Amino acid sequence: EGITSQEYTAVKLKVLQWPDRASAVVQATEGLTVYFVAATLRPETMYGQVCCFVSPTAEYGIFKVSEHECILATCRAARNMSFQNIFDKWGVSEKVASMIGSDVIGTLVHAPLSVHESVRVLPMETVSAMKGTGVVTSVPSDSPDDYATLMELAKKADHYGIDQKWAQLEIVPIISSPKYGTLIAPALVQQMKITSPKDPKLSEAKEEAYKEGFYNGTMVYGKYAGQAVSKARELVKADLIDGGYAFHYAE
Ligand code: A2H
Repeated sequence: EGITSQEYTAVKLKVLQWPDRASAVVQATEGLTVYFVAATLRPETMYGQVCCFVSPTAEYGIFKVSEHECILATCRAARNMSFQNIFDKWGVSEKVASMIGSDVIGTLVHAPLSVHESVRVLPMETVSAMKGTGVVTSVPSDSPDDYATLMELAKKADHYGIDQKWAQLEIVPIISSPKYGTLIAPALVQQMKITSPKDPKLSEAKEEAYKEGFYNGTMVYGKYAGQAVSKARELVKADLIDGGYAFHYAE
């Protein structure tokens, strides 16, 4: 890591309905609005969210940000946030509940700006608890990791203990590129014959998708349709922040 820092957009996905298995969380957060907070480097893709990933084995907490609002993230992220004026008191994060990712699989959340207003929280084994917030919002049109994981979840829904429909929301084109057309990530995953979320070729696919999207991509959905991705990124980020749907988070 060295001295470099990563600037994320922390996107708030409001909980609409907890799954039955999260009864302890429901009790601990009675009367409070809870948001899953996903760290992203690609705010311009938020129109294409189809689900929200957590690591099934990582530990998460729910932390108070104000009298009636809480956020769900890893304790590590909450600690970092406490030094970025995200909580009331500097250096302090007030935890109201603890859980592991698998406790909250199936939660229905609101995905800001997405064509799919409400999406499910699903498991992603490759999510690291040591990066971002440990919560990753899923945009399969533009993220090869997200697409590969979603294919796996739909194929083995029973094994993952999820409803197959939760992993089969329509993948809508958000960005177009001369090289890969409107669905950059699915095109790359197919072309590179990636069949598993643990395929080592995913790191190359991820880099290519990122570069192609940023340097050669044009928005084909939303308010900035027709504009370059490199321009739209900051505009969508500002829209999310102005709407109260996101905040800056760095580490
Ligand atoms: B990105 P960096 Cl469309 N573990 O958001 C694994 N991956 C994580 C993570 C974690 N703890 N926290 C964040 N991420 C993902 C959108 C997206 C992203 C698209 C395309 C590429 C892409 C939708 N998912 O990232 O290693 C998040 O997914 C590829 C670089 O911390 C976040 O942005 O620099 C990105 O990885 C952060 O990666």
